[in-house]
Amino acid sequence: MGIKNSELILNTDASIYHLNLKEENIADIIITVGDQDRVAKVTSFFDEVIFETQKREFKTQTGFYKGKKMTVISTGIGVDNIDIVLNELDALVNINFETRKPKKQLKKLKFVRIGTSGSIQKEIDVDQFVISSAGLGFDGLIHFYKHQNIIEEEASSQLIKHLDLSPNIGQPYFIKADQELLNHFNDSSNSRINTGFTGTNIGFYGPQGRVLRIPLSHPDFIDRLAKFEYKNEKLTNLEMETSAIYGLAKLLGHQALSINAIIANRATGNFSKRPKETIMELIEFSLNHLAKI
Ligand code: R1P
Repeated sequence: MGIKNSELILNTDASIYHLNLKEENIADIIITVGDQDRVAKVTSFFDEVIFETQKREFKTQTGFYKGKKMTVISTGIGVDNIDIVLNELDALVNINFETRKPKKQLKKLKFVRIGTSGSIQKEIDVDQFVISSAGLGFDGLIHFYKHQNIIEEEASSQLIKHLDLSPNIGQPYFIKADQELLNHFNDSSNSRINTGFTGTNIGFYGPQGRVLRIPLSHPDFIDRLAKFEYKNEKLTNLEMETSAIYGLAKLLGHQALSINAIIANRATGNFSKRPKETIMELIEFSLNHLAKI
C-alpha cells in the first residue's frame, strides 16, 4: 500500500497540496527566498520564465538563467514553512504519485537560500553577505524526524554549555552546510563575503533577543551568542530558516546552502540605508555562482 491520502495530499489536478506544483514544474536547482516579492526580483535576471504559480505565501517561478534551469520559490517566514517546502519539493521528485511510493532512483536537488538577516558581530556590518557554514537551530524541528549523524555534537554541546539557557527553551544544535556548495560559493576575492554560523530561531523579537515591550528571560542571549567560537568560527547572524533547510536537506539526501544579505547590525544598532540594492546585489552574486555549477 502506498502513502495514505491524508499524508501525501494531492490537489484534484495531481499537484502537491501546499505548493500547487507537479514534478515537471521544477528544476533541480532550487532557490528559496522568504519574501514572495523577492521571487520576481530573482527571475528579473533570467533569460526567460517558463512556469509560475502561487498558493498562499508559496510563489514559484521556473526559468533559465544563462541557460541553466532554476526554480525560485518563496517560503514565507519561519521553519514551519520550511518543513512544508522541503518535504513537498522532495515528494515531487522522489515519490511516485501513481503508486504513492518512494521511487527506487532518488534525485538530489540543490537548494540555495537567498535571505536577509541581522548580524550579531560588529565587524560584519550592514550590506555585507554571510554564507552559513552551519545552521544553529533553536527550533527543535529536526528532532521530530529520526536522525543520525547530522548534528555536529561537539559544537552543539559546547554552545549549550556556553549559553546556559533554561531547560524549557530546548537544546540548540548545529547542522553543517553542504561542503561542495560552500566551497563553490565561498569567494575569497569578494570582500563582501563572510562565512560563519547562522542562528535560526522561531521568532523575530524575543527569540532573537529584541525587546519592544516584553522583557527577555535571558537578557544576555545575543551577547553570549556573539562571544561563542568553535574551531575559529563565530556565530555571525540570526534569521529564521537556515538550520531547518540544512537539516531537512541532509535527511532527504539533497544539498543546501544559505546566503544572507545583512540588513541589520544588532551589535551597532544600524539598519541598512540601501536594503533593496543589497538584496539585488546578493541575488546577482548567487545567480552567477549558480550558473557556473
Ligand atoms: C524576518 O523579517 C524574515 O526575514 C529573514 C528572516 O529569516 C525571516 O524570514 O529572511 P527572509 O528575508 O528571507 O524572509
